[in-house]
Amino acid sequence: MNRPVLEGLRLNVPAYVKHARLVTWVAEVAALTEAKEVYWCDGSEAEYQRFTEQLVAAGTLQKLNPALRPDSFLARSDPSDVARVEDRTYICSAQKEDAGPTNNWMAPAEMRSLLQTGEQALFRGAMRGRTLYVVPFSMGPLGSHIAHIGIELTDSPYVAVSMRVMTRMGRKVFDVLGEDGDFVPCVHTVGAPLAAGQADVAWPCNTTKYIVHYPETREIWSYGSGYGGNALLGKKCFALRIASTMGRDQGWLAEHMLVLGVTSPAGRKYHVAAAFPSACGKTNFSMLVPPAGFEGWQVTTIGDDIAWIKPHADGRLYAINPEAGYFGVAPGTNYHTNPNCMDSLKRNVIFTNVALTDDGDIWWEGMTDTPPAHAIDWQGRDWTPAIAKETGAKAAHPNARFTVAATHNPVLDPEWDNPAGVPIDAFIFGGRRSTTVPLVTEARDWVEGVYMAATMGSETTAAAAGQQGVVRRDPFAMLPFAGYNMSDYFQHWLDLGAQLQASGAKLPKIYCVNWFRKGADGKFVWPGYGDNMRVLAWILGRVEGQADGAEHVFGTSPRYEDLRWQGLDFSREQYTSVSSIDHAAWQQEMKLHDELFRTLAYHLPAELEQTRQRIEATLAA
Ligand code: SAT
Ligand code: MN
Repeated sequence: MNRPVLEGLRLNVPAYVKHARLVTWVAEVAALTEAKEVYWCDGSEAEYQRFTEQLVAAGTLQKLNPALRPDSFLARSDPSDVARVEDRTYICSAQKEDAGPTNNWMAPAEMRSLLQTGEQALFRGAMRGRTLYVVPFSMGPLGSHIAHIGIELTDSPYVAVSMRVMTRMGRKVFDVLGEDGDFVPCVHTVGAPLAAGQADVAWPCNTTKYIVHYPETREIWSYGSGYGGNALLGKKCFALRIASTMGRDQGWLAEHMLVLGVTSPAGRKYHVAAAFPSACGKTNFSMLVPPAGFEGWQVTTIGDDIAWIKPHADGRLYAINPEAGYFGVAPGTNYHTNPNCMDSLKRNVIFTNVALTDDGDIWWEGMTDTPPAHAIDWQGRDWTPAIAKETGAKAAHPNARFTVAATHNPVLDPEWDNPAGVPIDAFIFGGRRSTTVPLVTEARDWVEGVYMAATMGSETTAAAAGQQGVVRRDPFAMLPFAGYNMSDYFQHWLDLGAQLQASGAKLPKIYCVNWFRKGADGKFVWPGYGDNMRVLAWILGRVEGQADGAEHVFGTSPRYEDLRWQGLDFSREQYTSVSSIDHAAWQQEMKLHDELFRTLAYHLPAELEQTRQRIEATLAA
């Protein structure tokens, strides 16, 4: 194979890389970005050690006290680079209608000119003075028929080490790729070229940011951010935005869902996939510890954020977790809310934007009842409870994260790495709503379930830059992640359901939940966390045809006596306040559904508008 040498830059292609098209692409990107050198990641432990040492020397990572938090690091990002930037995220499909009204769009040629081909193109010279890391990764078990391969070219070693935790990363990927295998090309730069002799900063990034997807050519180009979903391109960019378009074309689903296993005391195993917006407790739910009264039940984790779901020859839907690690929200995580997560974080973790304690460990709001007397906050400043009280300063950023391998999870499902996936028994959709939406509702059929998911609303969180706590419609928890027109995406769900039903398959039941209703005192009424098992048990009872409920205007919900209350003191009145359906509030809610459907009118499936009209008529009656 021809091994190109650019002027003064050797590509250093390892002998085991046999893929000419890939090598040519690396050469092109190296030339465009004027990277100082090219390094091909092999994914080995030794390489990880080298990278983390290098990141410590550069000041990007700080090693935590090995006696308290072995093999773990703290990163502090630039204060301007702390979350996904939805307003800088683009779907550059050939036709604007294919991106739809919920995505930012720019014509591909125009975007390419801005990023790659124009005289002032942002990627030109963007990696000057930096190493270009070639990061080969598989989303899903290597070689699984459900898995897909990506190659990320990045000038951030923090991204390279994070990708090793979050994906199956390393040279084995090239064996799967062979000489001509398909891969999704992902190009990432922090957008901070270094002039000769210029000193680097701990967290290089750029105030200009572009997170760009070309669905037709299945490419990702990300500029200016080093953080999370903006930079770890296997996650939201590939596994959701690009994969959702692949799924539309190939008849499968890429969803913003955790996947969990539940084993009953009788030994029957179920699998549930659940969609919630970012920072609404997906990781907690996926690692749930059954409460008192549920002895003999066990919950195990297949995935905590993303599911790829494909129809199987037996007519059922099978899910895999395309990821291999968790990039979870730290604040609020503790031994009450998620003990299994806390146990996952004992060693070998990269923490980003949490606080540093005086003994070299980490802390975040809600981690312990008593805060440390002193800490260094996520911006490197002194922090004390008194300062917090006076100024409201947070020790950890509200979107502070941990990055840890799935294999650290004590309740990891034995099937989590099964290339065939696990069969799904039920889908759950949940938003964060302090009012209106009841604790749990079962859809009467697939169409009604798709309607529920499509009209979901949620109060916004710190996972995305921008205002927090305002209700926005977040269909399927995919608003920032659907890589194509949202109405076409609804249609794809309807089509898949119809196709499975026509083949005689029993479709998974669909549920809508809300753990977040608040009382008059402004506090959450439902205890949540482990007690969500009570809802999960009712759902599985329904799947078995054994649990009762009462039908209402938009589905079936349990009455007080239909849930199991052993081990929890929760009154009928409290239950009413999390499950009541206020007709006036619902009439308001339906107006918002109507507004959403007007926005999505192009290609909106007729069944959904019919469902809306039916519910509205019932409410008015
Ligand atoms: O930064 S991420 O997009 O990976 C986290 C999230 O929003 O869920
Ligand atoms: Mn997520």
